[in-house]
Amino acid sequence: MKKKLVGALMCVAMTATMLAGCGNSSEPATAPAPAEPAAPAQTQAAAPAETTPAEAPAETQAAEPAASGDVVTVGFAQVGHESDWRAANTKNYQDTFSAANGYELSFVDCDNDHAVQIETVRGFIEQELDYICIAPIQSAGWDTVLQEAQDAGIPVLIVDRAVDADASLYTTALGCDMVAEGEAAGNWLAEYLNGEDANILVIEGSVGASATLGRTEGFNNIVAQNSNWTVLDSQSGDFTQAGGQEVMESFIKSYSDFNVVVCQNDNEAYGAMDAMDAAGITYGTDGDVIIISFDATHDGLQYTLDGKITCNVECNPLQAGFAEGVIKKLEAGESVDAWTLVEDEAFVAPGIESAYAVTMSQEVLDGRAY
Ligand code: GZL
Ligand code: ZN
Repeated sequence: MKKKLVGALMCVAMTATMLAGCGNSSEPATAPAPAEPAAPAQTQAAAPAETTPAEAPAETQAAEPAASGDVVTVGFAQVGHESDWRAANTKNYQDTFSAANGYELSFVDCDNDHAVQIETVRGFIEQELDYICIAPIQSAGWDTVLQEAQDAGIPVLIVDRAVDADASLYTTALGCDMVAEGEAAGNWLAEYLNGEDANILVIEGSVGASATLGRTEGFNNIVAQNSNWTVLDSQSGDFTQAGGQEVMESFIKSYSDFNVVVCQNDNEAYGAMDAMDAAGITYGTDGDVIIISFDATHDGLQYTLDGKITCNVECNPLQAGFAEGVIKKLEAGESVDAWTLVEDEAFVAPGIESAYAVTMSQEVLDGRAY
């Protein structure tokens, strides 16, 4: 495989931050993105899905082969296949880094196993691929192999989730602001409860994943602002439907006075709903329990439109266009941003007006790109 000169030419604008929001292409925004959590929906111009980032980069950047005209080899060490979100993310990478677009994609589903993911990246290094994309299963344990990739002169893109490693060890990172997502959920809940008490159960995502750590941190930031809120328990459902059901069943055995269940992704919410159905516990806008979910996948938003999930915080899985934008710049010897924020928004059930979320309608659902 031709070694990339770009490794040596690689210069990263370490300071700039690019806000790649709905509808933006992968070109850097003019102003650095705000570091603070996402502002309420009004200023995020919560437009219908046709402005979601996915369509812009993939379609507008599809046809041209890489600058050099050669096939660009890209390794992608993917988390696994634990959720609908992940399936949409995987398909987006496979559609974007296609042979027709001038790429040879080495895709590996690491099945939620950190050790497998580390060895997968080592394999990409041995194959001397041109670029390596990693969606890290967990944040910890990346320094050594990232150093190996850097020593081999292979640019690494950390995508979707974050690593707990010095930013000098990889070329760029892109994804969502998980802390902001957690805070968006909390801010909406405070607005919706309007001073009422909350006894909260949390079904967390996979242990050690930045999505889990960020959403938990962000939500707890808002819990801390509400003295009449209590988090009764918080356990990992591993971002799967089975995990969500299992944890909810155990919660139901232990707690009877909860009125809020936070599920850190839609698949866990489906499992939690199954468990509450079996126990005769009602939820949603006509029920006793408020369900907050994350991901805003198509099925998750259908449940939100149906009033079963009351609030659903988006995490846009269609991010491959931003990864491709970075690779095209590196191919052209241009500098790239150290971080690209993929913007999110939140959605709430019909009949709810909110400063922090878009009210669901059939039109919003029909306009979604995933
Ligand atoms: C979030 C992503 C999370 C999703 C889950 O960016 O890493 O992983 O929220 C998925 O559905 O398992
Ligand atoms: Zn997100």
